[in-house]
Amino acid sequence: MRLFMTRFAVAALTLGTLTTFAGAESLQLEEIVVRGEQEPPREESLSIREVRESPARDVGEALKNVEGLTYVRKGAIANDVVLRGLQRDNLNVLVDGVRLHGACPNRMDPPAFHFDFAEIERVRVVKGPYDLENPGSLGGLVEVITRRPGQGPGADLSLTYGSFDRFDASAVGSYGTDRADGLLGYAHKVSDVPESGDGKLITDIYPATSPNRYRPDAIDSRAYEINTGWGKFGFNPTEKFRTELSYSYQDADHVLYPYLKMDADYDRTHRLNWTLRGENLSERVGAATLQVYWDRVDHVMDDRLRQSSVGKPRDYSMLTDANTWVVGAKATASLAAGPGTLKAGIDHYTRSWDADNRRAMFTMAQPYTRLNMIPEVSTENFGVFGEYEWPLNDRLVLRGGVRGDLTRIEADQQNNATLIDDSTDFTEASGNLQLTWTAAEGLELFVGAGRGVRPPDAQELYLDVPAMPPNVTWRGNPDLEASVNHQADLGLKYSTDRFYLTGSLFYGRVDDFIHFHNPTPFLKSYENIDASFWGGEVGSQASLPYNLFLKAGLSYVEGRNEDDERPLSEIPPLEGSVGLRYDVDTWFFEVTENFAARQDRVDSSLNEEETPGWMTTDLRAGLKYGVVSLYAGVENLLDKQYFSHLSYLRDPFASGEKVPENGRTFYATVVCTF
Ligand SMILES: [Cu+2]
Repeated sequence: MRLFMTRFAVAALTLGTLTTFAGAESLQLEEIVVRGEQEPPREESLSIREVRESPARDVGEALKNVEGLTYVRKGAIANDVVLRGLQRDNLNVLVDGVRLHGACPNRMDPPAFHFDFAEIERVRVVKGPYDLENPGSLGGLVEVITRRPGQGPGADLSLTYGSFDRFDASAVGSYGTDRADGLLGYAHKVSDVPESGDGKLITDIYPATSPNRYRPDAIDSRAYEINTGWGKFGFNPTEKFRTELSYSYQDADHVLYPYLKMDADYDRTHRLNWTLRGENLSERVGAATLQVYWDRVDHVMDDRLRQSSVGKPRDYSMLTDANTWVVGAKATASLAAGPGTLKAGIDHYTRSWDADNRRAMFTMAQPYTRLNMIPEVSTENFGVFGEYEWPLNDRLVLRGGVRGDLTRIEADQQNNATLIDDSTDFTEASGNLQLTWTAAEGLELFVGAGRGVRPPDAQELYLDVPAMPPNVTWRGNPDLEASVNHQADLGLKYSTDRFYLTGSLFYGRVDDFIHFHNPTPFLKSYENIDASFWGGEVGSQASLPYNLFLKAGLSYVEGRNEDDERPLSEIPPLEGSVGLRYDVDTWFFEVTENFAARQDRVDSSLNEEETPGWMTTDLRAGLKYGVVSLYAGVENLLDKQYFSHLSYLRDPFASGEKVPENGRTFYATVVCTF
């Protein structure tokens, strides 16, 4: 298997480096040019075309097509983004610069879960600690950029139907003039529980004696139902200024998480964003922006669909009621300064996070006593940054910047991990230096070094889930330090108008990385360790003769717990894909082979298990006729039973079972764009 994959990778690279000469002028070529010439070497993007064509159910899953990105599989939907082995708060996942956090302490609702595909224009990914505009981009930034209304009337309708009665529908209507514009959208998503390659439901993974198994009447219930509505209004008071107000509401109901011991009753999300942007303001001031936003998520989960709820005084044995909100503001300006451009800004946000837990049996005398699982914690952050871009000559660009952050985290309630009004302060500096050299036409080399930081979150500091031995208590660690990543990156990008190839190598050393551990057999908690990460990615898109296009990618990361000299847990294996596409703009056909190597670098102290390698085949075709586009495809053509390495849950809320990937899955999408 491994040899086969190495050969595959070598073949892909060899093919990729062939200089090409033929092929139709097409959207594919346009994309190659955009990726090759317009994106900085440390950035990647995912276009809406790729999202539309793919059968992905959410952004977390769609992003697996970008090298260096993978996801945590928890069920049919709500996949969490992983970048070069880093996940959770080690990354920033933002929508139009808005910081949106999930409410669930088990990350049932990661940030990428809270918006619909139909809202999106593109997704921008910065790998490594090179984003200084936002606090906490220790491992990188995933920024979703939403659609803005065009000129005149516009409409976009999309319908998808697929295996397991999956149905997605969205409608977006817009109207714009020079002065003002507006957009309204609505999306509905629903699906039954998918089956994996062995023909079993992905909810049917627990042994017949497990208390976490689904009740017989719930095992084949709906996997999720999500409704999202949004609006965006823009006004251009003068030629230089634009102001935008947008609002989005999402209601997710009955979302199943076989990965966890509970399922979500609901998730309700509000997102409000206001921006003012000025361009070419004077000779000195290039652009200036002002932004104010608010968002809120309410989430309730319980075990009423599992065997553990049967025979209890209420219809559940455990329930968590959680909510979080963020209020933020940001101001930036770009100034001409000396030979280069200075971009500077200040930002502030406050996040509140509260989770109450009720369990039938924790206190026998008073079942269902409310416990402050996350004791209404507020996180307040204030930051300042400055970045300077200096073109040394027409081939060399030096870019560097610094950022300072003050963070105060304070608990408004008490539990076994903290007292009321207990607070912790963090003062952190981050920064980077990057040099881009255009060595020859189309050939860019990049070298960068950066420092990224992030403080612990409310859960890591103050979580409390008490239990009586032999059950295990889960408790935060109020003494945690902020994690600091020092990373070096090397990148290369070679592009022509028919081909591009990118390659990158990185090494990062994270001091005080926040990690899980078991201080005693009856206590689980978090600790700071020193960890290191190294790896690299290769990506290529090429136009071949006869209207053929080749796309290939390969990603690798290795993580190491330097304190205990063992592999770091939850690190994806070597992964990649090779796709060949025939595309004449009016129709296309594509075959993609996806693969991952065996992951045997696991942390046995957290009961992490090895995952075998796998290989799957996807077919996809598309047809464009006037305003109508039709896409259809089959994923996992050979109905293989396989697992992503990041599909099992280790502590704190370990259910002990891995969630398999979907078996053979058909889908068809119709899109009408006016
Ligand atoms: Cu939850």
